[in-house]
Amino acid sequence: MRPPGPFREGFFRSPIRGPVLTGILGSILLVLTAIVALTGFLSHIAYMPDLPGNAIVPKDRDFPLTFDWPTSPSWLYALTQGLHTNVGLVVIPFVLAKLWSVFPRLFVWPPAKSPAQAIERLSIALLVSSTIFQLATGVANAQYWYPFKFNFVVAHYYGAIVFVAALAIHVIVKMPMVLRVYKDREWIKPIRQDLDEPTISRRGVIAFAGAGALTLLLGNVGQSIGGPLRKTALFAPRRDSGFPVNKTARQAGITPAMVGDDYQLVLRAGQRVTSLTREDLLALPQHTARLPIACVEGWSTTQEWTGVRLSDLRRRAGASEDATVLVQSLQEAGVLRRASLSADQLGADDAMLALKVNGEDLSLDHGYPARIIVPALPGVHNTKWVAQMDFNREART
Ligand SMILES: Nc1nc2c(c(=O)[nH]1)N[C@H]1C(S)=C(S)[C@@H](COP(=O)(O)O)O[C@H]1N2
Ligand SMILES: [Mo]
Repeated sequence: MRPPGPFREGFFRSPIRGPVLTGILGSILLVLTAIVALTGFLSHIAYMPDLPGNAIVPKDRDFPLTFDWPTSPSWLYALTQGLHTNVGLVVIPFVLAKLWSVFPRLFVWPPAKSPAQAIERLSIALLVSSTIFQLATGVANAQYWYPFKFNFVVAHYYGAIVFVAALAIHVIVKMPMVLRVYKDREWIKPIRQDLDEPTISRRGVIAFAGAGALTLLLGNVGQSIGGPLRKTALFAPRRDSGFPVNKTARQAGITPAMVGDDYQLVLRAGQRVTSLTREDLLALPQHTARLPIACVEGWSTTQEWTGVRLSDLRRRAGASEDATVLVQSLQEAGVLRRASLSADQLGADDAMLALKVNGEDLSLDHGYPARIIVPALPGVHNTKWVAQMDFNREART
């Protein structure tokens, strides 16, 4: 017995639904989601999860492919993460259009004619739910809105694995159908003529989704490029700030007393401990470079930083050139209070412990007395309010 309502044949009447529209939207989405997935996994790799304190998910379950994230060009992470977040937004209207195009399939009766078809439909359920989950959590994170209780990065990472697996099955199953659409050049043929005029053409649906995508892109891309264009990013939180603060000193529990005259940077290498006041740091050779901070949320800002090269600090600490370093912040709680850097990142010419920005002392919110700035490093590892640096040769886990 066929249930009533949408389960009845002929309930959905739009003549433009069908393999042509769905196939074209699917091909557009395949290219876009491939960029988003690739840059997402690159972001995971850029965190260098095999260094102490950097792992996002338990080590034995980590992404199997990894390599040392380069330090040049300095805008590399701004580019990959800018692509991830902006193309991720562009995907949304096309996903909605595609869901609309296949919506009647939700009500096919019987739900599955064979066990194989049941598995295929289950993979689509996973694909749709992981797509919605990834887009929703990604947008919420970029808007600093955390209505969910789980850890965003961990959930978004596992969601990506489900998405890629479900997408692979979907592409294999549907590819013959999509290829047929292109081979028969069906998209240039008119919609069945025996039907009433549709209210919108297939091209109209795609153009409508495209216009939505363009709107989202224009409302966001300015914050990825940074500089004066940041103001144009209408959908970006805090777009009025030319040099945004991710977390203020107050939010991180940093008080002026903690960074006053008693402040000392502690360097450790084996048994050797070196303490440096901010005065001592300023007396060391200073280096200046224009480098971006590129945040996982997709914004970036390029400033002129001045401070002590990390390679000079490594030498002063008495650590060898193959040492990695665990940087710890004065901040007492929170997942961002410590992060490790690789030997290459420590050795990069422009990598520094910044004391000044644009010729002036760092503000408390930007990490006074001293913060890490390394070219092409994800923003989250540019630790602010640095208290301690542990150089360790056997640090790789
Ligand atoms: N100690 C500490 N360092 C930190 C953070 C933090 O919350 N605590 N936030 C990080 C993140 S996510 C980013 S994007 C940059 C932002 O730097 P800014 O606030 O100076 O723009 O600082 C990083 N360093
Ligand atoms: Mo960030």
